[in-house]
Amino acid sequence: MSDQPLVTHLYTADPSAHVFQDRIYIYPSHDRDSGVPADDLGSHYDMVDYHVLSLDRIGGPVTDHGVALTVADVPWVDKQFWAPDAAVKNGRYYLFFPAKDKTGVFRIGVATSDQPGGPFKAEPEPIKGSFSIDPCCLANGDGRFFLVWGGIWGGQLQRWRTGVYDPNGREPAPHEPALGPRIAELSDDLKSFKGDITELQILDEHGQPLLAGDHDRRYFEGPWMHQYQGTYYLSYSTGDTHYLVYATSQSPRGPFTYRGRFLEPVIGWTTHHSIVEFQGRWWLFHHDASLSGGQSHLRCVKVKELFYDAAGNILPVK
Ligand code: FUB
Repeated sequence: MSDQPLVTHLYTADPSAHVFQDRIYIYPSHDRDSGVPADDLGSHYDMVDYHVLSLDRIGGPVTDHGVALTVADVPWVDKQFWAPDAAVKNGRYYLFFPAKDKTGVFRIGVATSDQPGGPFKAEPEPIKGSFSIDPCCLANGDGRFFLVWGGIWGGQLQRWRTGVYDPNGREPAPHEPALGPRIAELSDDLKSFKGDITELQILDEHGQPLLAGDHDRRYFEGPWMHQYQGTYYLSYSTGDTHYLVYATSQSPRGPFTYRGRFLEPVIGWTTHHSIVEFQGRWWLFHHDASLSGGQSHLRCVKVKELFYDAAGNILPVK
């Protein structure tokens, strides 16, 4: 399989892939160089719009559906359109997207369209009670939809430890349980949370929570949840150690048990992915920064086949 970027006319990242209308639709970030200097909070990831990509077969031509949503279209947004995701319900398409509001706090918004490729129209306010970044929408197959999200450092999850925004909030100490992504069921119109927001626990092989000091395994950002043979898989980036890893559970609300690593560090600082089944085969969509010669904020989306063994372990991707 080729290791080429899916498209080269745009810098793209954070691909969330879904099968809609028998095509693969990819909802990526659209990277650009705005000149904002790099820092540990990711200020240089300064994106202002989204484009949706689609293809009808892996390796086939990729359609760019044009601008799907811009920062200027969304009254509550100040900047930084980060990693989005999408869902379909009753023929309506939903785009979930994180961005900083006018006070510099990351929130998650929702926009809708009657086409999977957009354009999308955003709700005037972010999802009530939302915070942090990297929404992933799980269609549970029983009519329920869940949003999973969160990211530490620039994603601000450490500022929400008490449930209230604290600009000085820090990560737990290395010997304390790591922060986990959050999950909430979505309301029937997919525009608000129904019930409580809970934190997903990720446990080690002894049933103990992964610790904040365990940078090779602890949750950092970029959650993706999918089901395979009746088991829920939560996969994510370990951030500063640059791995893609996964954990499994019998419930979307966890607890999850850490299972292993399936992608080694790629070119560039961030690593982010999605996993989708298409025509009986499984595919990993992810990004690296090879297209820009390694500039971490100018990335490109790629796709690779993903395999499980008989026990449901995800095999390391070459
Ligand atoms: O693209 C901006 C941020 O970089 C995403 O939200 C993170 O997951 C990381 O890929």
